[in-house]
Amino acid sequence: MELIVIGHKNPDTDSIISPMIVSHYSDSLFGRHAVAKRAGEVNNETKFILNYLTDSTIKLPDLLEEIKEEKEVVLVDTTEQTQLIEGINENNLFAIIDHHNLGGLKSSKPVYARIEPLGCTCTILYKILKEKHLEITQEVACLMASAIISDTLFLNSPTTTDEDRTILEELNKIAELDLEYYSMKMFKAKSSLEGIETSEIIEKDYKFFEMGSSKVGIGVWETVAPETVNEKKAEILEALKIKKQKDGLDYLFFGVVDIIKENTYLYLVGDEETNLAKEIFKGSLEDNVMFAEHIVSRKKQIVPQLKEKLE
Ligand SMILES: [Mn+2]
Repeated sequence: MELIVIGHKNPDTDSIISPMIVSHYSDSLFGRHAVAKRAGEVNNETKFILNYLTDSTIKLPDLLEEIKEEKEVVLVDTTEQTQLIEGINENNLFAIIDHHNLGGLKSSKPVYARIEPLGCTCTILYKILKEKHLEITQEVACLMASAIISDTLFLNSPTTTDEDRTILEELNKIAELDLEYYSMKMFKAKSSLEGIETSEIIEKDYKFFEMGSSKVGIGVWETVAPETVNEKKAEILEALKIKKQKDGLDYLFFGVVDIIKENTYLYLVGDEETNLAKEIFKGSLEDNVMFAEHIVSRKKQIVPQLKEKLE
């Protein structure tokens, strides 16, 4: 039976690169071949990375929107049922490698599972490769370093651990990237609005959660130039209103994350969101946008706080 490796929907760099790495080493990891897949379109940051590593032999995975035939699944970078493509279920789960909270997945058979509270799935993958004495090539090192830089906002996100720091350093001994320069190029690419409609800005890095009985959507846009998004404020609020209604959400949040100054502009589309945000983030509010200081991580600074209130 075919074994696939896949991350979450609206994939970020980690959710594209981790499947590439796992599939590259799958013979050594699982004793069988595994094919990398992606659960959505790649963002401009990931495109930049893959273009930058031009002689890359590890290719961008094909899109997979639904599992129709029998397959087994190595799931990376999430265990949240609401973030999986159609067809991943308790019967076809083969392995999990993740660095998020347990999202309530079940399995009918025993699975390989490696979950650690680190900054990036690729940090865990590095540890696994080391434990198995597998060779890390320059290409692999570049890819994994890129994912760590992306997920930890170049070690600045509060999700960053000492292991992420050490492992990025180890990887860069092989990758030999100018990390300051390279990460800035990555973040500029991530910030680019080229070819992106306003409605897409809120969906590019969007995750859906069930918290208690509430349906909650949280989109973020990480950028080095928040003003380029904030100047579309009216359009964005309008797009949020439409999405909230269309998806039947109880709460919809959208944050423009300033990667450089490490703040978030939190867009609050209705009274429900505004009241919750006032209780939790206590930032200054101006025309439906709250300025939340020192908030940059959905995973650590937004999701748990909302869950605590709503569950
Ligand atoms: Mn990740």
